[in-house]
Amino acid sequence: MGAEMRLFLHIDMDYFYAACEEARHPELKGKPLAVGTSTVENKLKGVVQTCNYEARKLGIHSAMPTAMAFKLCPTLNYMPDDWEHYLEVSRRVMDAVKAEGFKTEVISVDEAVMDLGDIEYGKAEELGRLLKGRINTELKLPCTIGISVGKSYAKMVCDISKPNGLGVLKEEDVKGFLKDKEVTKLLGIGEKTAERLKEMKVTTIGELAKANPLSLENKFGSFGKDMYLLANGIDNGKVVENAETLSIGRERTFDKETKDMDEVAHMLKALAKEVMAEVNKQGYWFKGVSVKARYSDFTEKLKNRKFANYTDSESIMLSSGIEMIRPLIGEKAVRKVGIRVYELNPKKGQKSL
Ligand code: DCP
Ligand code: MG
Ligand code: MG
Repeated sequence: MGAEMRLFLHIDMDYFYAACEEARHPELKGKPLAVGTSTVENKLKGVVQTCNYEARKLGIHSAMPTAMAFKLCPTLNYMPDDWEHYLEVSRRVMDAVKAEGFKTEVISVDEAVMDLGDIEYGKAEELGRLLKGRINTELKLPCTIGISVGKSYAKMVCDISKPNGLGVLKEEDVKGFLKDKEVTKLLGIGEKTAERLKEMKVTTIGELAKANPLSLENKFGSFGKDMYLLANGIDNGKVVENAETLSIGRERTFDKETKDMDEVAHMLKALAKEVMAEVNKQGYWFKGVSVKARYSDFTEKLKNRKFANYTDSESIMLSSGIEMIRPLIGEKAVRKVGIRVYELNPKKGQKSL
């Protein structure tokens, strides 16, 4: 591996929304399942957001009208979209990814990439296997990981390793891997660009790699140069940490389950202090606070609130946390509570807000 070579690890959750449903309704596993935009009563009205691989075998896919999906599989299990839950699961996935301690960019609700630096292939693969295992045991979710010498190659190898896979694409294999693929498989090249490349008799990435770089630059500007380099195995994409999708939270299990609000408030106070210490250490303002209660039957309730302005006040965090959690306490015994701030904004380099 060259001196300046870095490895990137891309992770994408498998059939994410539907996998979140399988995780909390294990009885749905192994049977075709779709998550869609409409209620159960109106399930023929909306579209499929995603479906598990049992349903995909029958031809069902994201963005397909639900009515069509039921035509393909009359016994299809259907769950309505519960994005608040998926967002919370997503946060836990991203926390697990970030806990590895590398620079991480969250790309979407179920996707992230991290910059592993000049680590060896074997080490990177081991890290991928451990992360996969942890997400699988702790969150009951399958995922796929791709590792390669560039940000977009890592994503591409992740895509072809689905589902439940771990793919490594080494530097010496990148060009061969890219060669016969259509240009649209390259990050950033959509149908329109593909049409314009066709005018230059370029349809595969291999052909793009051999095209004249100057003509590409004339036609597409600096993007022309980037795509030429990408096609030639040079990926200069950087991992950009995104503060706004970051969140900082702490949660803790009680020694003994409780229905007592005073005890909960006491715990929340300690957790808020820890969260604030971390927020200060990292130097953020925050705009949102969320709380969570997990009950003895392992169900959970969440509440969140967004303020009009950024703040760095521990007492605001705590008072809104207590206010939000109060109605969640009393009926069922609570095992665990948590508090989290989100919509973070770095203080560094900012004078006022
Ligand atoms: N999603 C959606 N509508 C779409 C596509 C996706 O609502 N047209 C949502 C549901 C998906 C989630 O985004 O679960 C993540 O999208 P992915 O493209 O990563 O697809 P999946 O995770 O569902 O499946 P895969 O295993 O192919 O990654
Ligand atoms: Mg996915
Ligand atoms: Mg995705």
